[in-house]
Amino acid sequence: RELAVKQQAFPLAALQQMPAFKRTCFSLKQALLQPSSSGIIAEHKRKSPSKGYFASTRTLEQIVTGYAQHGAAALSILTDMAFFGGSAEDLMMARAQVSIPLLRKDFIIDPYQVYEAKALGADVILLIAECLDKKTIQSLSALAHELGLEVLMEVHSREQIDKWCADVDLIGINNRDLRTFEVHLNRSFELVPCAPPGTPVIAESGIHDPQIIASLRQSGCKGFLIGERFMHQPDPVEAFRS
Ligand code: IGP
Repeated sequence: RELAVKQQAFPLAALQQMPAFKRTCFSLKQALLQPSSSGIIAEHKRKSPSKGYFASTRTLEQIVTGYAQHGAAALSILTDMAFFGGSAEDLMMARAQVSIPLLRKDFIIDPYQVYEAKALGADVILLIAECLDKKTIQSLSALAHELGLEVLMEVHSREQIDKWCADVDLIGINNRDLRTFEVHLNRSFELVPCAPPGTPVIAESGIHDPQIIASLRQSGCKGFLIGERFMHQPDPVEAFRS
């Protein structure tokens, strides 16, 4: 929390003056419920704690434009600097390029970051159940809705689904254990039946092959969050297309 407060680049009033603060957000939930949706949420990240820097030869602008042109349902933009090399500018640049839902991917723990997400042009915020208690999830989600943002709550266990509240729009099942970085795709298959009805589920992490997407879809997942599979190729857009 202290970290979040220290990182405040602008006073709240300045955030509220930023052009994106007044825009009407795109709905990720609606996008994923379209029968024609690819369901793919393509992620932009510059590095990861387990893999280090990705050696992409493309700029963020080229990557996000390419993903959108080739059918991504939405994009996930890492803004965390310490672990993923992202920044507020990354989200703003992505917003300037595409007209599909954008998820602000970060460790959100403080209301300031929710205001900031809106001001930078996000449509959806990520709340990680492992990092937050139920009351905080409730209050951050309520604030997100007040600002017109949607909420994706990320879980890694059955118990964490109990932190769901009415303002949570989407459930993300992270196949990667944030403590050990181990990936078990089974996590999505196991937990998708436990999601509250009416809350679309997104399978996250370790998705490397189209057949897995087909079986995840069959088991009820509506979205597929994919980062590494594309970002670790020299041309992430080419990787996305194939
Ligand atoms: C993407 P992958 O294995 O395709 O690169 O995973 C995404 O799920 C992952 O980056 C992620 C993440 C997170 C990153 C899932 N939850 C929380 C940071 C914080």
